[in-house]
Amino acid sequence: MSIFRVKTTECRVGVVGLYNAGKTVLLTSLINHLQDHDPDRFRLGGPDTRIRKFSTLNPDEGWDAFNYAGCRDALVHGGRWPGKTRDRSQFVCRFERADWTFSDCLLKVYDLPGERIADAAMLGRDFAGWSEHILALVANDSGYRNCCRPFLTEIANPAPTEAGLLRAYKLALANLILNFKPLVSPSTFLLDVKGQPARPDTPENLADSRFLGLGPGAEFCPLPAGLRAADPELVARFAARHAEYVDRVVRPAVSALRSCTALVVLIDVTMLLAGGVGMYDDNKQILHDLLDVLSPGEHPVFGPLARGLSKVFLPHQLRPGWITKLAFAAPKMDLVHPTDRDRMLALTRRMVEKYADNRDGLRYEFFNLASVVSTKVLPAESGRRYLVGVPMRDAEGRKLPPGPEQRFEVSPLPDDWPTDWKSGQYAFPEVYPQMPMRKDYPPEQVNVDKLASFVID
Ligand SMILES: Nc1nc2c(ncn2[C@@H]2O[C@H](COP(=O)(O)OP(=O)(O)OP(=O)(O)O)[C@@H](O)[C@H]2O)c(=O)[nH]1
Ligand SMILES: [Mg+2]
Repeated sequence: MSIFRVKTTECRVGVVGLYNAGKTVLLTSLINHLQDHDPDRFRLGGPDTRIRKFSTLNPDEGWDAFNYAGCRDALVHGGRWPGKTRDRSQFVCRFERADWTFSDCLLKVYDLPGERIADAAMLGRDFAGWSEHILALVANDSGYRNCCRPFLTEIANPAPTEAGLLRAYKLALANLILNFKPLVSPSTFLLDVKGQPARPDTPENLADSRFLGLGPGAEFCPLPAGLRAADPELVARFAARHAEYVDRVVRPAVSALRSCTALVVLIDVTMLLAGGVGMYDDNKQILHDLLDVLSPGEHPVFGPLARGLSKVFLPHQLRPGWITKLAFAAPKMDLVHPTDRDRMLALTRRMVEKYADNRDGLRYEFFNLASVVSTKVLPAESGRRYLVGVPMRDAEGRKLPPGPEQRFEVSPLPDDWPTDWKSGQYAFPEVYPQMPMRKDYPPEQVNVDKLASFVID
């Protein structure tokens, strides 16, 4: 640190969003741009801001290091996107910004598997509270009721067994997965504690091969009030397993996010349009539950004054942290035709603005971004939108090896979310990444720098 930089500003940034939303790719692009900073290609704050003395530090105790080198290497040498995230991880770095005279920056970013945020509603609720929450969601939504029919039948049974209940709830969760409904909790049914994801299969096979909770002998499912009153022993077993699950799986991730100074919420508009109205509704519910638990906004007791004072007087390890900035970002903008990119932003805003607006002491902004631009644009032809890229799948959805660039069509974006739409009605085909081979040459990005300028300040 230079002698003038008498303090350290610590920025803790959590990135959340459904599975496959683009969190890991965003972090990889962001780290690459900070480490090999070129102000002409990545504008952090003002146009002349340079980053100096970038160094990577060890993650905090209890955290695995975010595998930046592996993710970048997969993009460059493998020509593939990084693999899905199997466990939570943290990346820590320190650098100086030319526009910060007296302070250097300690940046900590957090990456989580998207599946885990479906469990956020467990925190702050005991087993009975969580059961009520899940069962109310099922009761009030016909999409859920249809998927959960095996479970609803089982809980209507006067004397159900533990095995029967667990199996019926597994069938219900399998139906949710197969209907693109991501509110699957306990999320270990979708991504187990060892990081193994569920593979596409029949509901019966998924129910046979997957577990609820920490694993065999530690499974639980929600129970309605009547069954809770009728079988206190079963409740005691499930409540103990639920509590252990919360301690081991849910609390560590959510506590880290809670201590962040800024949260990036990725809303993959392309995936929600392609997935259908059920996926939109679930994403909204999951975000609602998560943001309720994280409770972003100015701290009711300490407030902005204490926060300012703590920045001046306390070493960074002792400063209180809470989320005061929320960035809602629509990723994969390069899969949307430029004609529609403003609509992408407007759809993001319409989905979540009310939530952010209802909270005091919160700064929030909306972004549309591309972390690794992997397409080229062709002019729209009689209302049809074409891009050029290396397609990852054929017309039947089968994976293709990397090949030559091709023209492909993407759906136009609506001005507002439709009131109903089916999965497959919109299509934004996946493409292989376009990543420069040179290690110190970060990928082409759009608005990742604007997002970074907002969350790192
Ligand atoms: N074209 C394009 N595709 C992207 C971009 N970012 C992500 N993707 C696509 O989205 C997929 C998922 O990205 P990830 O970053 O792994 O998603 P994630 O949110 O980390 O997902 P989980 O680890 O499952 O929670 C990638 O495999 C790409 O197909 C982008 O900037 N441009
Ligand atoms: Mg990931």
